[in-house]
Amino acid sequence: MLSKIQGLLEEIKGLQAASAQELEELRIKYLSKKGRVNDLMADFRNVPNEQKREIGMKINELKTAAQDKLNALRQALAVREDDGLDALDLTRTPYPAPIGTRHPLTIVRNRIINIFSRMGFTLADGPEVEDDWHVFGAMNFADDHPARDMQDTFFTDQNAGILLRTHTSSVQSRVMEQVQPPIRVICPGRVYRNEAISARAHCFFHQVEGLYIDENVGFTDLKQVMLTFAREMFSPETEIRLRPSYFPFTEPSAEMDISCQICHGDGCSLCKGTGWLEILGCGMVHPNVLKLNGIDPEKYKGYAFGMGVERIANLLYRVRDLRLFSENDVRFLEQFTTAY
Ligand code: 2NL
Repeated sequence: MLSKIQGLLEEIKGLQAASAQELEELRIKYLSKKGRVNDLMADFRNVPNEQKREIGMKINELKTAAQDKLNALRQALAVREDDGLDALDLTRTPYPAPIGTRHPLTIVRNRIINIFSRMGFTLADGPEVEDDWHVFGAMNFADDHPARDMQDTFFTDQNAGILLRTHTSSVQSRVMEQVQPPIRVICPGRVYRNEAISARAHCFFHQVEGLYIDENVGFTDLKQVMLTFAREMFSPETEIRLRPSYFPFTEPSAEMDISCQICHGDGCSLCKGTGWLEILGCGMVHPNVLKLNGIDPEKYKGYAFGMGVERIANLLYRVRDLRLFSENDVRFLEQFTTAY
């Protein structure tokens, strides 16, 4: 009798139920009036009196264990149904798939590259640590130009004239050293200036410069390419305005404005009432620059332009603080989900 009870106890401990129906079948099999536990009561009558106490207690323990086990199985089933775990598909792709986003400066730079490559420009790049010839000398900067000063430029070795480039023109100088016109390149890249960091200034930023050299290149070519760029980058209705300016490497030089994207010229807070927003500098390549880089200024002419990627990103996205571009705060970065 004792071994029969023990065997039944082991059996009950190992029970499993995959559904409410299976659970009910187990209850009937073990705990109903005609179930296995009650069957023991028939045998109990034949147990000698001196063993009745011990065996009676064992039967009660068995009954409690069976009830506990069925309760536990019932609870497990309820949890599974609540969580819908029966329907869990571990092969499904989590949605939305947690992919990263492109950096806003990457988005803007890629759009600039795309626009100019459709107008026949190819890409060039070069070192960020440069020599002063490619950054200043070849760009017609006077020996005493303030940009050559420690105050404005980071030097890694001032005696040897090794510095962090302050514009990407050095790349274009290296292109001119290596190939004769026609030349049509754009040079995107990071540049460095020795400035106190604030919301409006940083010690590094990003530029895209362009250079076009060929026979018979004129200011009208520059103007039309700049207009096309502005309309592709901002909107088809955008107007441009060129204001006379000065750079050592171009003559004549100009600063280019686009019509304000908010008020379309009426005057608002974005354009400070002028109706215009400054976006880039440009001009005809100075004959000295052609000569210094081994190109005959009698035969060839060229235009060039340079723009700050942060400046354009600010106009497109209204970023209030330049530092956001280099802090890599995910709460800022994940707001840019545009293609490119
Ligand atoms: C600006 C102005 C400019 C250039 C960059 C250039 C390059 C060569 C020859 C002549 Cl190789 N010019 N680059 C020309 C005019 C303006 O940048 O404000 N950039 C943010």
